[in-house]
Amino acid sequence: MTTPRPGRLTAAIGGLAVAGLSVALALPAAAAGSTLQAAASESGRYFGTAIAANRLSDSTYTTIANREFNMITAENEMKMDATEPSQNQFSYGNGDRIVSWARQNGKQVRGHALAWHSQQPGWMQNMSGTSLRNAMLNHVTQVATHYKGQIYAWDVVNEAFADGSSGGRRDSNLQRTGNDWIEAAFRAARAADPAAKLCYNDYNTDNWSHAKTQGVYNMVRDFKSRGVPIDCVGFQAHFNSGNPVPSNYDTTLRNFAALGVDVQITELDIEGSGSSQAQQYQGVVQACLSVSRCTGITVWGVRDSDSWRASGTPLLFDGSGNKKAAYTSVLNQLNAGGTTTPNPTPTTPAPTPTTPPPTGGGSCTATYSEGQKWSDRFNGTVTIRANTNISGWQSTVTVRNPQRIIATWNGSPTWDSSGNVMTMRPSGSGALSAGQTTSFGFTVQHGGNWTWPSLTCTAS
Ligand code: 9MR
Repeated sequence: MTTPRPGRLTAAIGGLAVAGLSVALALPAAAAGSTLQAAASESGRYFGTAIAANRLSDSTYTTIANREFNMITAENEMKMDATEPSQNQFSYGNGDRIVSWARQNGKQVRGHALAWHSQQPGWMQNMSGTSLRNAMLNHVTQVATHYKGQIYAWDVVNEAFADGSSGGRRDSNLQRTGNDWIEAAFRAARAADPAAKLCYNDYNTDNWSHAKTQGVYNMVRDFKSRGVPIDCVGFQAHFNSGNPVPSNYDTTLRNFAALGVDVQITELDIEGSGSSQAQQYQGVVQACLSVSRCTGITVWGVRDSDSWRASGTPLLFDGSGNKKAAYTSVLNQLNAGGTTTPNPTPTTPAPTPTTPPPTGGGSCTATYSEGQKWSDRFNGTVTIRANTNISGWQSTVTVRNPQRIIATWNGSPTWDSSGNVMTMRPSGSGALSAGQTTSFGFTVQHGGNWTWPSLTCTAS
């Protein structure tokens, strides 16, 4: 709570793939986060993981996932084969389990993936032409409608570009329905869930000089120029020795962001071990932090043993759930902060909230103070003051639609069923003597509503 953020960080990361980045910070002093989500939240970003429904009964897994991450992607459970195993018969059991675990624990969800050439159900693999196009659009509409209002961002289309030097589309049954299949999918997703950000997601698009990266860039530029509804680009970021973190990663992210889309690192894993793996992870985090529209990072699993390529030990926790060197380097880099580029300026200046600072009653008082503001979200801090000696406290924070609390730090939150009322309790002992204070913080995605949250404080 008291560790000041360094006023200036000069990248001294010799041998790092993203060497040469010099990051000058102009951020206010803030607490160092002790978890990935808390550290990422300090700059308004999220830190996520892929979750597999069949591991939700493993308490080592859920304990780490709940503590460290605040954005959840279903690793396989929302894919086309999982959600529509027979045509027009939808199956949401495992996807719903992941969403409800995420929401119970105050986390947001990335939806993955609505349309993809791979992991299609058998019935779809055999289709072509107009019937396939219509079946794909129906799938996008049905699944996005089922999860309407619960998804931060959808990977609307996944992996539609070819590897290699062509820079063009990948051949697939969907591509053969016509080059406009991607924009048709985005339009259907927007109609079904207007609140979700809509992303194009792919791999091997990290290196700015690769033809595939350029192909995706040109498509996004074209979509923006023609008003096709696209809000974000996902970079899967599956790295290994044959496909290392490129030295121009920050350039790639910055150039895409300059098209007017958010960028997100969506499936990060880096094969390897020890300090070499740790340095590559640090480089990816640093690249994201250097781009204001890089809104968050998701790793593709919790422990090495949970990974789709477990033998490459590509994640941040070992098979026993211990933090690896890569974890520490990611946490430290998140705490070092970043963002040299200014945050996007809102088209209209952010109005100053007019609601007076609310206070609670009892023998403790909760007071709100404003933190950083961005075009789409703001940070707030609640200071709890003990009016008498107290042995514990809890504080409710109520936000107003369409506001959503998307991250918290320095406390243990629970949520009511509406998602609007968060009850925050101290992570450790809540004992305070008369006159003593403590504080917790959160990020609100405001959706245009800048009203301050209302607060209560109850002492015990
Ligand atoms: O991690 C996923 C693994 O469990 C599945 O067997 C595999 C099937 O295609 O998909 C993996 O996740 C992929 C993701 O959906 C898209 N990008 C590549 C990921 C790794 O293959």
